Amino acid sequence: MSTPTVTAVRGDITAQHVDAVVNAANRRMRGGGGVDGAIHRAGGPAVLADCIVRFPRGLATGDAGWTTAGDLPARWVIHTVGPNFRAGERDRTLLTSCYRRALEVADDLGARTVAFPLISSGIYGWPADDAIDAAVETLTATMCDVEEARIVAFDDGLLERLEQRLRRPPY
Ligand code: AR6
Repeated sequence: MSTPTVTAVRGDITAQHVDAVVNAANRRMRGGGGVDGAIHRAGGPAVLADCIVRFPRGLATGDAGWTTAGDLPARWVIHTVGPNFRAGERDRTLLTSCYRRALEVADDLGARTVAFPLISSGIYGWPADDAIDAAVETLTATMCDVEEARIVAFDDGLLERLEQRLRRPPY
């Protein structure tokens, strides 16, 4: 066990060739927009079918769980529910918990490479710079068997900010 190497790339989370991709889901766990919509579209109906079986009552904010990745290049989807800043959920420990719990689930699965979106920073409205700090702080400090934690930025501006943050230790 050690801490993962944290990398940043620009791209689409659904195109990552990794053991597991992380979904920025919601508590209902029945799909949605943003990353969630993209994962369900690209993964196909097997992802929703598995969500219904594994999460009959949904998932709590800050928690994580897994399903098949269906037609995605990854083997598993690790779903986590970030806090909805826009709706007043502003407890930062809920956001860091998403990253920590996702790594724990990855360990349970034996996943060594895991791709993360920047959880809560889209539809849920968490300010991007603090969302980057929370991701980098938590991923660089959590002991686990994951070797690479890859943060996937959807646009060049976000990638630039992530790369700057990763060049600025201590994390
Ligand atoms: N690949 C990588 N990053 C992406 C992609 C993609 N395909 N699509 C969006 N992003 P969001 P949240 C970026 O909104 O804020 C859903 O409806 C996006 O630019 O997907 O946690 C769920 O069902 C942003 O930086 O997740 C929930 O209801 C980041 O990924 C709610 O949205 C996260 O944006 C969750 O909102």
